[in-house]
Amino acid sequence: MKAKFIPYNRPLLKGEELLKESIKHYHFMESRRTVREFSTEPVSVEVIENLVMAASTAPSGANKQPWTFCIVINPELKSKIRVEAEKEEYTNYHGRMPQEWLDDLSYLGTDWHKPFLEDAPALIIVFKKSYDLVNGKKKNNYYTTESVGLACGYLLQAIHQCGLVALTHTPSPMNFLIKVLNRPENEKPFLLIPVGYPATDVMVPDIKRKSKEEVLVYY
Ligand code: IYR
Repeated sequence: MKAKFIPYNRPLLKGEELLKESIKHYHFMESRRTVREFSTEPVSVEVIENLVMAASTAPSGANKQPWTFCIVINPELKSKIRVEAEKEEYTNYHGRMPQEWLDDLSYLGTDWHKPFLEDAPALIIVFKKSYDLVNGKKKNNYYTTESVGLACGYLLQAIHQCGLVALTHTPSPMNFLIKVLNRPENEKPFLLIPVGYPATDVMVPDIKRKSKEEVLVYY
């Protein structure tokens, strides 16, 4: 059945005002950086919930919203996740990742140690639902990877907007998260995003984003 349609009312910007807003937003997004060292300073659960609910406004195939956001603040559970993630990462950095991959990463200085999994006050673990389970029956979802990717993008932007920092972490393989968090069979781990304040005097690698010429093509 067709949905009820309602008016869409948002302020329309024009000319100078529109240009100014687009520049302001670009510069704001340009100031976002992935941070790998977190302060242990807590962030309220209410704030984390608002960040997640902002992420959950992302567009999705047939508006199925095929995601679950697990928020982990319990220190024992964070430690458990760190132990499991470091087991996988140790194997990754000691033979599972091919040399080319290790070479591509070496300038970032990452290794198998993942202290941020305990330091960050909250871990948001995003699960992708390739189908829904409604009264035990499978209901299809669509474009789930695109949808959950968009929701994660929204989450990172919301975190940045609030002056907090995040890391898009992919301990791979991530299947241990299904067990640790006791997720149902229709959910697959997608990204693990620690959120919090940056560690005092945190440093980030001096890397540059691609230029207009490299990423933009006119037709
Ligand atoms: N998952 C590993 C390795 C890693 C892979 C990529 I691609 C990165 O951009 C960064 C790290 C880790 O978290 O260390």
